Amino acid sequence: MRHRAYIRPGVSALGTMLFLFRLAVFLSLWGCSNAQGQTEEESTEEVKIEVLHRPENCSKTSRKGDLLNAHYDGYLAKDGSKFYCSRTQDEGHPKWFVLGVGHVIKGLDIAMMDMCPGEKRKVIIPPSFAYGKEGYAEGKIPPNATLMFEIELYAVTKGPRSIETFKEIDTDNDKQLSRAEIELYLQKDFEKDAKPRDKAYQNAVLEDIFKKNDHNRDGFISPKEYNVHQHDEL
Ligand SMILES: [Ca+2]
Ligand SMILES: [Ca+2]
Repeated sequence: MRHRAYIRPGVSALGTMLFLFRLAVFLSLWGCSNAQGQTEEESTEEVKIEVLHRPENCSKTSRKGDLLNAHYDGYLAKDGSKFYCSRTQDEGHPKWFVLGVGHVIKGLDIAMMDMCPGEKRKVIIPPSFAYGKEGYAEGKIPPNATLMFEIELYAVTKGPRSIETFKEIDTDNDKQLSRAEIELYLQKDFEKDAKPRDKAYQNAVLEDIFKKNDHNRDGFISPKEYNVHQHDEL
């Protein structure tokens, strides 16, 4: 079984690291399975959210697929010991990740929904939404551990799987993403970075995207296959 870190390694410096991060987000988004492919264990447990501070001006809140920038500290609920602190990693830079797609443990994906920039929360996450029976990191998080996180959210931006991005890729506006459209988008995306990628690499990425996303194998990626927000109108 694949373990998820509290957050996957991300940006620690500009330049190359930023490129690698963007690529990682991009690829993991394209690779992520859609909702129907995930089976969730029944659980009566729930994530408890306490809002510590909510800015008065809170017009834009976080949704699935948004790119978030946040600091958070993790504690074991049973004794309050701290097992993680984003402020002591990567020279203290807040973490970037995409909300609701499994970049972080499920409990954090739930706990950080509808949050606005500047908001602070304290959340309690039961083991079924964290590391479960197995625990994590050689006992650093013991089996069946309930976790507590203190979260401070800095920024909410549209993620790569937003409806806006779908429209941007769909240049002929037929609500289907063709190979040519995605190829063009990839090319533009790679050109933004300092390191150009060769054609073979681009083709490999393209193949991978279709393998993982074109579920009905019709050679196009539909909005549903792209997994855009259900409530967004195309
Ligand atoms: Ca199209
Ligand atoms: Ca398709």
